[in-house]
Amino acid sequence: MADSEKMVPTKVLPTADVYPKRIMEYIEGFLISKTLFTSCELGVFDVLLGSERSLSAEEISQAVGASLDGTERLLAACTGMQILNRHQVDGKVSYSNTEQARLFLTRSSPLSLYQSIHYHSKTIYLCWHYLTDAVREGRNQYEKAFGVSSGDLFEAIYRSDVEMVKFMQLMHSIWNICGKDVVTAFDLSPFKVICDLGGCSGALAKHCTSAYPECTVTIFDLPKVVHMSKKHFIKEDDQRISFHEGDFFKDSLPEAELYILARILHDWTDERCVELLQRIYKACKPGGAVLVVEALLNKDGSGPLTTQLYSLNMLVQTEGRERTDVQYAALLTAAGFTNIRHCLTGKIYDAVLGHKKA
Ligand code: SAM
Ligand code: ASE
Repeated sequence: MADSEKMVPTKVLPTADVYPKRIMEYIEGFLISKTLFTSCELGVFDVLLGSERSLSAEEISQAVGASLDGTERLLAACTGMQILNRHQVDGKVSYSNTEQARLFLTRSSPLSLYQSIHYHSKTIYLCWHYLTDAVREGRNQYEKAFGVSSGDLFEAIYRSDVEMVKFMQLMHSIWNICGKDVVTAFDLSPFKVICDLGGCSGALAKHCTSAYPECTVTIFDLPKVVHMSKKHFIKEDDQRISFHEGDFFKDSLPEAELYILARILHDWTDERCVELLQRIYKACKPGGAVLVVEALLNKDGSGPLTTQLYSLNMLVQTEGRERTDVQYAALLTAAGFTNIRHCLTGKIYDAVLGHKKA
């Protein structure tokens, strides 16, 4: 009998009904996240992208500067997770990127989620260490996780220049995969003068100018963020995009026909949201509108799971929460907006549009 035949199991146990498959998956969920984070951080997918052929574990371990044994186990797990392909020719094993890995996990891809993965690994994962405290206390955990005061939310998030750029890269990267969907969820072509409040890196501003050839967009954000955006994200050559430095809770807002609030309201309490929306209503041209871009919870809060988890993340990281379309409509109504509609995009972020009477 050949050796390989001896290894064939003679008896396969039927899966017992009592095996708690889902709970086992949940217990181990973070092992999957960490395997992905580490593979990205070591540059496994970038090394494979740079090679014309599939590579052995030894070649990959040398290229990323890691132990052979550790790399072999990491690559095996990546094949189990179906983000790497495993090839075997004449007993020699090699690995290559799957299409998904090439598109989303390599640093240089236009659809890269590398920066999002990096922030999840280096910041969100550490904050979530204190999830139990966050739930008990009902507040964010910057003091415990990073030793910074959480008195001013964005001073905590932007606790150093490096952290500011990392947060901006996180914000930027998701719009690679769903920016177009949120700016085209409604026909925004009637609005020529657009102001993106808390516009950050300018990723959504770019999607607006691409989708609507007649509009101009002002990116409104804190002075330091505007500085970083000019330095790292927006090249000066775009005639239709401009910047405005300010504090949207304190300073006067530029007049516009449409205000975009993407992932702003979920950072703040209902009271602060209404305060901000009232300021927008006052500055808005009659006949203008506000576009709220957020991940919407189902009306009864029953899902989607990702949004429910994001709401926990807002507890750990901000002063806000994720909300339902009805809850956003209530905030918009309290500030004076009417004719409020929402659109689910089928991806993570959705859109809510409210109008100011002409
Ligand atoms: N809209 C962007 C997006 O969806 O990718 C960024 C969302 S980020 C969660 C919140 C943004 O609001 C950051 O760019 C932050 O700098 C900005 N921001 C926070 N407080 C602000 C304030 N008081 N005035 C102006 N911008 C503020
Ligand atoms: C914020 C958005 C995010 C503030 C902090 C944040 C995100 C992560 N940290 O406005 C993006 C959404 N992702 C999650 C996991 O919530």
